[in-house]
Amino acid sequence: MKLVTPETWLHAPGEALVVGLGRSGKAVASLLARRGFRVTATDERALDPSDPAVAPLAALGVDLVLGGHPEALAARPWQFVAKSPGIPYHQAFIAKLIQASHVIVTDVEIASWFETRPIYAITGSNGKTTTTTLVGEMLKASGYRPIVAGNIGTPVCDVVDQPGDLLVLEVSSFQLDGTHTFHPQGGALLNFYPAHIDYHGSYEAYQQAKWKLFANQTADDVAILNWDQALVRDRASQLAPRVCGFSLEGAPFDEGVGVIDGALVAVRGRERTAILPVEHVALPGRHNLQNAAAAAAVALAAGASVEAVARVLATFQGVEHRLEFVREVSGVRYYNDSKATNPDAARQALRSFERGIVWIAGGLDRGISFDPLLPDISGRVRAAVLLGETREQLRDVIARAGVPTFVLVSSMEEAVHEASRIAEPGDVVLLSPACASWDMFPSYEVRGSMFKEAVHRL
Ligand code: UMA
Repeated sequence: MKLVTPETWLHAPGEALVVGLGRSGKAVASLLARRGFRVTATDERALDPSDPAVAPLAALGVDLVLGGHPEALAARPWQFVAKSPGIPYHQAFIAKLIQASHVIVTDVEIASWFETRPIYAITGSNGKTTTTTLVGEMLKASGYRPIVAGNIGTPVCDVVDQPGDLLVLEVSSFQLDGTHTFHPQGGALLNFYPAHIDYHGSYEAYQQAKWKLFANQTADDVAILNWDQALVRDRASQLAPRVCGFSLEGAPFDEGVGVIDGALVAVRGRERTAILPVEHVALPGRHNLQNAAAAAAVALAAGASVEAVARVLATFQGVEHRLEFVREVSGVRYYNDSKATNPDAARQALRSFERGIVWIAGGLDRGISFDPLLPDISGRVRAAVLLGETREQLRDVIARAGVPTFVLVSSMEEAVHEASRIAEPGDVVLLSPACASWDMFPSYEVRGSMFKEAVHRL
């Protein structure tokens, strides 16, 4: 359903329903209640209203419906429904709300109703968090006060009242799917790889959700696009905003950041300004060079200086759980890449090292094939330590890739212990699971932290 005039609701706040009280849902309910909406919030968890997780909402006058989503709620005349990004549209209660013709929005849409500051939003299948963090650092180093939020962890509705000059948001396909009037001044699309198909229904629908980033942009705005992926580049001419590119293969665009003669270079018409030599970029791996180019393009478009961009790229060591260097023990370097929750993300990590990888992998079984990783495993991976639901499938792939050594384990402690036993000086122990964490851990963050703790105990 098309949402036309949220302004009228802001002048006459009515009744809103919030579905899901995770991090984003709580922030939405709180913001709406503080802005005068009469909010009902429902979560399937049977929490007590006095539970510290929801008590502050009750104190704001939010009507809490916990332990399920009663069908009768779908029949009430809500002004709009705010759905938590992680709840799919085919979930039974959401399907009922759609049937009842309710307008369904996500937190990014709602925050944008109240925001007057410029918004730079970054999406893509991989690299969102690193790129978003880099953009924030580059703008800070240029003297701005950016607010970094969104899918990265700080709910966007929590920062609406926070002081700052502009918003740098990581946005997911789940969030974008629930946008209607969201209008960022800058939007960056990093790449497409099959992900979240179970949620969106198809790879095409997933891409469609991400393209919504540019839907309300005009010629006064900017779209920053991956020029090395035809799927992204080919659509540039159909977009209303000014287009900037980023590329590791030259700079075949009028504006953007590309790699020319071994250096990252900012391009604007005929003007070319060297940012820094590629080998001075502190983050390891080709995929990180792409993130660096993307971040530089976004930050420069938002007003950062070339000097600040260069300084950040030369010093920024990485984001927690994304190819994060943990420690060197007896000549072996340990890296935590727990955020690699799909095979493509793991591929990026594997490609960051030429050889001598002791690979810790495996996790939740989503029925995805690991065969595409075969060429990246051969020659690079020396041994594998496998855990989780997918460990048998991965053992098969490892054997077919010609890796002679593998061990099946059942805990992270054991995995690190076995990896340290196998690894030789000069090797890299890499946790890059290629799978979500939920078979053994509450989140990829917990999985990564347990890995790091085990490494520190060595
Ligand atoms: N719930 C119901 N009914 C249901 C299903 C769930 O009430 O049928 C409730 C759950 O009990 C829970 C809440 O809904 O209380 C969960 O909501 P959620 O899954 O949307 O999670 P949040 O805690 O709100 O976190 C979300 C993002 N999570 C997802 O999109 C899955 C976080 O991104 C984000 O950091 C946070 O908002 C703040 O903006 C995480 C993520 O995994 C990192 N994102 C995906 C990704 O990066 O691949 C998209």
